[in-house]
Amino acid sequence: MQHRRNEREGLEGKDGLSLLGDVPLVAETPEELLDDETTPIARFFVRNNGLLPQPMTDADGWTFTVDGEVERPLHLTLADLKNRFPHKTFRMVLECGGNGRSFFEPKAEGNPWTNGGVGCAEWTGVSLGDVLREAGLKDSAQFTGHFGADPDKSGSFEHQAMSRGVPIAKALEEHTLLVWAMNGEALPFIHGGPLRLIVPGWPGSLSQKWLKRIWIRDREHDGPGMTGLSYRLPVRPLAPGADGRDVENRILESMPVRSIVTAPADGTRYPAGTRTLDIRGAAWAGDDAVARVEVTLDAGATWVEAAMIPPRNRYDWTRWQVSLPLPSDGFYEIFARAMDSAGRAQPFRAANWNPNGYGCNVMHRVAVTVGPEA
Ligand SMILES: Nc1nc2c(c(=O)[nH]1)N[C@H]1C(S)=C(S)[C@@H](COP(=O)(O)O)O[C@H]1N2
Ligand SMILES: [Mo]
Repeated sequence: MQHRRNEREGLEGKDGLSLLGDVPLVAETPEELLDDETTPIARFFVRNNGLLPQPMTDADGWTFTVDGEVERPLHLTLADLKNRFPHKTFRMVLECGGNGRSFFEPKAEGNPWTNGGVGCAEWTGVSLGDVLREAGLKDSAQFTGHFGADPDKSGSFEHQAMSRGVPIAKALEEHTLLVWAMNGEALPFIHGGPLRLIVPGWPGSLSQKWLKRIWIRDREHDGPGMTGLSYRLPVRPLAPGADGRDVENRILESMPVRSIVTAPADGTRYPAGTRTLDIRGAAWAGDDAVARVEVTLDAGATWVEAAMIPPRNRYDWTRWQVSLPLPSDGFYEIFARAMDSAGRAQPFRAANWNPNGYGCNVMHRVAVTVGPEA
């Protein structure tokens, strides 16, 4: 069964992902398969909004354009990018804007991600800012617009499946990269190879795959994914289930703080007499740093702080671990909550219901049993 899943077009070489959708292809990673410091390509989630583009054999010949509000429009090959700009490698989280959506009550529109629309890989490329400085930004430059080579859901190449953009300041951050390698390998086709953007900390939809063009604009970009309710959150809290179409909203930028328990797996059974529970996980906080991670076995009555491994660079995730004594055999629920540097922690229950289900960062729950079932 598992095997058949992985043979679907685009999921060759993937190991243990759960399929959320076939066309377009969407697959998330069960939390317990995110236990590596660096997420292996085989376990990295996949999210497409349209169909796959034509595969490209001559990667270095891939062309890409920067135009719009620039002094010197650029038409570059991947080889030019590699030869003309300093190379950067950072380990950074990529997370879908809808990660956690399935925990909203009532259900929100869109793919029912649990916590697995996320991974943390080593991305190699050049800073987009270095390329934009070569093009020379005009004073009128306000926003980017991103374009890929993939056709939309109907197979049409006329319309972008997704075309989002960021304010120029985000585009100029050193960590916003044009990427051709992932975990030291040529960027896999399914992850946007030969060339993609990585805009860390913000919704994954900004990290355009099969990147063909960056249009520098004098206003907010208005491609698919920028208008209507797409990637927007209501300014004032909505009653769960309310029609959010006509309320004031703002674009979701930095992703909220989140942690996952990557070991043990939900449903693990330990031998009777086990008196220590070793728990590991990962935490990240969009543009922010993770300030602390705490774990509870009693639904929040008492919390124990986890030890954190410092991130390698900005936008890397923070691995954490803690060993908790167990008073007896029995049934335990583990909840982990991370807090960001501004003091915002994860809630038990989502308070920010919105029709398209963005930004749900409720705590991950993992239940385990020690000894025979009670
Ligand atoms: N060209 C293109 N880029 C895209 C998308 C897409 O549909 N087409 N989907 C975006 C979304 S919504 C996400 S979450 C990430 C997922 O990247 P991955 O498939 O490499 O995990 O790619 C983004 N880049
Ligand atoms: Mo996404």
